Amino acid sequence: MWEEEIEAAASALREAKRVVAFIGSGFSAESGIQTFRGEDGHYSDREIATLTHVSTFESGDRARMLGWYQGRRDQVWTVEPNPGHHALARAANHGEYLIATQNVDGLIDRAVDKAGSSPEVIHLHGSILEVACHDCGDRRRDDQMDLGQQPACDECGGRMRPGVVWFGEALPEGAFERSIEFASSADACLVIGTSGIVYPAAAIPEFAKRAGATLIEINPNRSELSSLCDIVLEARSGEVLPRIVERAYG
Ligand code: BV8
Ligand code: ZN
Repeated sequence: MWEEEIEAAASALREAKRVVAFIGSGFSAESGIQTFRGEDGHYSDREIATLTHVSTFESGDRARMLGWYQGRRDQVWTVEPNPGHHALARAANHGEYLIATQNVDGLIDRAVDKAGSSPEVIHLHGSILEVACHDCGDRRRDDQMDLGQQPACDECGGRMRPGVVWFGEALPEGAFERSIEFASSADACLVIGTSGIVYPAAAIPEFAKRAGATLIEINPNRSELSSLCDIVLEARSGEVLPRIVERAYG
């Protein structure tokens, strides 16, 4: 299955000098991490959708929001990168790769460490492995803090939160700009496991397209970006990305 698409995707990667990989929550689905949209996504519970908006933290049910995030933090230490993460990390040994991930789970970073490759990884929506103070901005990686207890900041007594970007908040300084700068001179763009709905992140593949890159999507479902892509594999990334990378680089 997908023989033709795998061959086409592999030769596009093989010929590419610079590859941008735009990643969404579906890339971590096979590690057991829930996606946001789609039938079994977080947002199938409408109430959860409010828990990723900064207004809920500032003037809504903060306890519920922090409890939900702590539950996701607790889970992320217990899961592993899947074959898709490892394949992308290995691929980055064969060219200049920038991985622009919307995911906050740290799984691609673990796979890259294991592969010993050195892609540039841009965390467009931050990281739940980090905690930050909403009031003074103090931020650090912390796997002990229980956000469900609504801890106060050691520095200023302010409100601690997960180190992620919520709706209504700006992306980390320079993250989007660096991603589109690289995408604007990429030869290939992987679009993996994203519904392509959230902006400005979802604009990144458009910059690669404009630069003449070959766009390769891996997603079992159609997304908002499918029509932009040259090669569309309606498949799970953990299943087909290893085959593409193997075919491309041996
Ligand atoms: C900003 C927090 C400005 C982190 C998240 C109207 C029009 C356009 C835009 C807007 C608008 N109104 C408001 C906006 C802006 C808004 C936005 O885009 N809204 C959308 C929804 C309309 N964006 C923002 O607010 C952003 N900030 O614009 O700032 C600004 C500037 C200055 C000062 C102040 C403000 C901030 C966006 C950040 C949102 N943060 N979450 C967290 O908790 O994780 S959103 C959430 O959606 C996650 O971050 C997630 O990463 C992101 C995108 O979702 P996907 O990754 O695509 O995941 P999804 O579940 O949707 O899809 C999964 C896909 O995987 C599916 O297609 C599925 O088929 C596929 N799949 C499943 N299994 C597999 C698979 N694929 C492959 N293999 C598998 N096995
Ligand atoms: Zn503080």
